[in-house]
Amino acid sequence: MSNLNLFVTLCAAFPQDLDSVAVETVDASAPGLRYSWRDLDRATAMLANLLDSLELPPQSRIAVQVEKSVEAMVLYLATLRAGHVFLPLNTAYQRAEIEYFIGNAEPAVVVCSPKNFGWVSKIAFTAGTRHVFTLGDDRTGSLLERAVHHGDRHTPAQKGDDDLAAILYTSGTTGRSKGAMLTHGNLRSNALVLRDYWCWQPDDVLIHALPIFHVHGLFVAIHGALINGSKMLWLSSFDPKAVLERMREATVFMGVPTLYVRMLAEPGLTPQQAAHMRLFISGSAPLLIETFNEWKSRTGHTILERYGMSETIMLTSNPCAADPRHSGQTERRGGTVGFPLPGVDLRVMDDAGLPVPPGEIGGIQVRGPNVFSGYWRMPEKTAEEFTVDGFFKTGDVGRIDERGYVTIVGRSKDLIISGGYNVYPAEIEGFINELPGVAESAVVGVPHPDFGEVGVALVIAKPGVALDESQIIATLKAQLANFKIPKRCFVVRELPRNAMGKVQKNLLREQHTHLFV
Ligand code: MCA
Ligand code: AMP
Repeated sequence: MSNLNLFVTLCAAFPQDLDSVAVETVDASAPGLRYSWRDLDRATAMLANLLDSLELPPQSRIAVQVEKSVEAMVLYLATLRAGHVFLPLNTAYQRAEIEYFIGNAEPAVVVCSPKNFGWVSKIAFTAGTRHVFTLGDDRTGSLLERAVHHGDRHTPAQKGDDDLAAILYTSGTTGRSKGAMLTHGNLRSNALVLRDYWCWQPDDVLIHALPIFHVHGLFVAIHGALINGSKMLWLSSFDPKAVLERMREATVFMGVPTLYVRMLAEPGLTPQQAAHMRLFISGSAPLLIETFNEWKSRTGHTILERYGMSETIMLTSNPCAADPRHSGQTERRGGTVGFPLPGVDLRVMDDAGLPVPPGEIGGIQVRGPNVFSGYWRMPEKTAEEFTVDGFFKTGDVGRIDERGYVTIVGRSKDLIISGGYNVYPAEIEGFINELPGVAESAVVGVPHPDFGEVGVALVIAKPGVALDESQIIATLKAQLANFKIPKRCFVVRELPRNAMGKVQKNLLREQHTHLFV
């Protein structure tokens, strides 16, 4: 029986010369470190052997909240290799958020930054986790100290397509976050499709500047490079100047729109600087047509915009080359997210569950080998999000034009996308409503020049209470990831409501639409 472990597929794509460079770090304050393909193989083997030695139950969750580093990527690959389930957590998450994720996922192993060991280990041990390791972004911590005592050869765990590989938590429009369960088959099929659709070349070099705790940086970028045996230039955090400098030796860049906006602010962005590049890819949030056009005129390159979700990985993409399924069209159309990827069934439906005519707007539903197997321990929620014929309801609203291009025009889910991160107003409102003196609140997204969209909170005080904006923000900062904090908070006497008494968020958005732009 062939082994369908994703690690095996990735490993099979390593180049013949295992001593060539697989990853080179780009750090303004230190000389770059180089990791060969052999290093990746040996380091993942040592970590996988360490995980094996813990004699964990099959499909154990390995929850990881650490700063971005090559070793953190190696830990992800080692988790696949050992056959466990990777659970990445945004480093911005605070105590209450981590407590929920660990309580819900019941990981067998938790890996955290050395500086957070005190509070994270307390949460983990209380939740029944037996093993807590640390991993710093400078190759320090107990994880690597333990791993060096293990052998550097390891036979990858036998896996099938339906076996779980990762759980990604996505916030919910109501209630708490849901863990999207992705299988080896989901991840492999999507990586293979993207390798072909984005025309990866033998000599491609990827600039990796995204965080590695979400789909974009962890799966799309890392799998993309590894499954093509391509070198990565690895930035621990996004730095527009460093990206520009390295464009002369790279060919592919992936970013959320905020990264493109920030690079456009650099005078050094010129056609000459970008001449060596082959492909600029954008996603995770809508790319403004102004950004798309300005990038073209400043660099000569047309950004390729694509669309995806944690539950589905990538769904659609503008073409990289002629797409034979769409009369050989090659145009990357600004404002659209392109065509459904090969293997992805995508349809646009009305509220009654019927397909809308071409060009008309409706809810986007998808089906395919990339679509997740459900929400962790939430069978009812999972059932609600799928149609009887097996399509996943994305919550995005869009249309397909006569040429086959998909455009996202909005969302039926109450969601703010800020700098590529998702913020669910219901979650923030829940926290604000718990604050002393607060009667009610509403959080809405408004346009922002840097982050695309940011949250603004409108808060009603209980009778006789004087609330203070800065105090509310400061209290939230101690409880929630920083990107979720509303950028402004207004104390108001009332909120606009419709006849049913529901808060009219569209009116609030209109009222505050020019707060930042
Ligand atoms: C940082 N801040 C933010 C955000 N990031 N505020 C709103 N939205 C954000 N995204 C705030 C912090 O709270 C802080 O505020 C101040 O900015 C500085 O924080 P810092 O961490 O230094 O910011 P930064 O380093 O400049 O980060 C901005 C960033 C980052 C580089 C744009 O947010 C980022 O890497 N975004 C990419 C997200 C991503 O990878 N998304 C993919 C999801 P204060 O000073 O007040 O505390 S995957 C996905 O969506 C799907 C599947 C898909 O299709 O890909
Ligand atoms: P996440 O929950 O982090 O997986 O975010 C998924 C959501 O990001 C999707 O449902 C879309 O609303 C949004 N998204 C991703 N890519 C794009 C894009 N290119 N344009 C508009 N929205 C996008």
